[in-house]
Amino acid sequence: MDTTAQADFVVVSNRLPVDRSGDDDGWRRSPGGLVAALEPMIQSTGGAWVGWPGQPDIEVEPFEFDGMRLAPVALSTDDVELFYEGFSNDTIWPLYHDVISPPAYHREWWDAYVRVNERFARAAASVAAPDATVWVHDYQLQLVPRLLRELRPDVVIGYFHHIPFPAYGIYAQLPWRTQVLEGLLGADVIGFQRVADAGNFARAVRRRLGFETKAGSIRVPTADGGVRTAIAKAYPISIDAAAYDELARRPEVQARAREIRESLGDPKTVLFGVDRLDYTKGIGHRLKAYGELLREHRLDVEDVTLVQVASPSRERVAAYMQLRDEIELTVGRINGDHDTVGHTAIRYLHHAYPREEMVALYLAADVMLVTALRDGMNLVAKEYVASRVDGLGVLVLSEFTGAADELTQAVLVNPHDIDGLKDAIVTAIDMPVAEQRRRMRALRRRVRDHDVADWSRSFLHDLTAVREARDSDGTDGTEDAEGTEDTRA
Ligand code: GDG
Repeated sequence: MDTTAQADFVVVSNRLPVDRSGDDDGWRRSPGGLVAALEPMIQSTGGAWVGWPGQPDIEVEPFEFDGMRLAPVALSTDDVELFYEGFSNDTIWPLYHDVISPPAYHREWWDAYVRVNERFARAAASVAAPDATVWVHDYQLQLVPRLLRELRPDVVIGYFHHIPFPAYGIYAQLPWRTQVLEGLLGADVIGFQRVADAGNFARAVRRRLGFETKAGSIRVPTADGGVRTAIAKAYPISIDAAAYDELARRPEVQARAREIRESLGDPKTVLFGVDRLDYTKGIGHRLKAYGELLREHRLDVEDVTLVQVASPSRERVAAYMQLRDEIELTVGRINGDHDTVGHTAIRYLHHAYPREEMVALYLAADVMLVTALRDGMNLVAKEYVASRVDGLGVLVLSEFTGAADELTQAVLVNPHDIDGLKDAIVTAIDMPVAEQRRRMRALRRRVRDHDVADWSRSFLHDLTAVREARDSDGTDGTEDAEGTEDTRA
């Protein structure tokens, strides 16, 4: 494979879909549905993936991995600190998750964000063939669509936003709110997790830029006095449901699930939570509700155990260090108050596990607790459902996840309402088997019918439609401003 040739299909994301494996200096595929969903398309079109290889201060030449061309973008230690840990994870992440944690605004972080976005845009521009399709991912790269359009007006550009887009009253805090909107509007199709996110974005565009929007179409004035249409729409992401189903049917995974229950002392009920250790996930609210249920003797450690996997995340960002201390203090207190020699209230695991082990844990869990305070989608909820090949188990799901729009047969909760959350946990524990089956059947159908392949197909279908419309009118997709009707919503 010629790793320097140009590609008709290009994915751009902060991270390349590979990690440097520990010992042998080789590359290992990163786990995750995004890679699984996009890989076939990249392989079949001879496409390329542009992203950071994950280690600062190294220059890596383009290389081939499993039939994909990978084009590394280098980040220095400073870039990682200012662009990634700073602006991406300490400004945009908390702001877009409804300021659960206060966002920090620093002009030098913004400068680094611009600089690194320019680097990604240049890398994408140089790898894209004439008239290529480029799909940009997520909040670290919101300026890339516009920068890329300036460099390469011939390419069709999609952007997918994996996290929420906040209401205007919150978004408006961002000192660079205009530039970020203009950056995103460089894309032809701007995808969001929920209808509400797409609506928030369109409202921000109307309020800030005064552009006309109607039913997800935004009329964007162009530099030459014309106008072009950008689409802002919901494409709820999903998982490779068949892969979870297949893993969950493996005898060794089912045996491991039984072993997990035994090693917990065979409690009547296993509750389970698995999250990146992030303040958006509502782990503290979950622990508070559970602790109160134990204190009030509505639950008993002889009967119930909570397994909480908190996988390490963003460990150099101060808010995450503080969160870890808070969670671990709470876990220690609850266990100290309620453990017996033979039984533990919470089995807390600050590790990441292989996917097989995750599926075994999903199978071992009678009740899955997803209590995020705000979450773009929450794939864990979908993975739990896809793994329950036995048709049993109860999903307790926060209303503030994107997944709640689809998984309406879950026990939906407002995690801020601790009494309501406690009642929901007890309802889930006591749910009759027939009702579990009825709900799980509907949940499984939804996740199976809308898997990650379906998600990428529908996004790429809309991008292809943009390409065809451009080809058929023989223009670059813009039209004269005078010929347009007023569609201000
Ligand atoms: C962002 C948005 C949106 C976690 N611990 C382990 C492990 N995981 C896996 C889960 C799941 C993934 O990580 C987490 O995905 P989520 O969707 O739950 O959350 P974020 O990481 O915040 O993802 C989110 C998503 O992007 C996609 O658009 O849904 O809203 O915030 O797949 O299983 N996997 C393994 N071991 C672990 O210990 N193997």
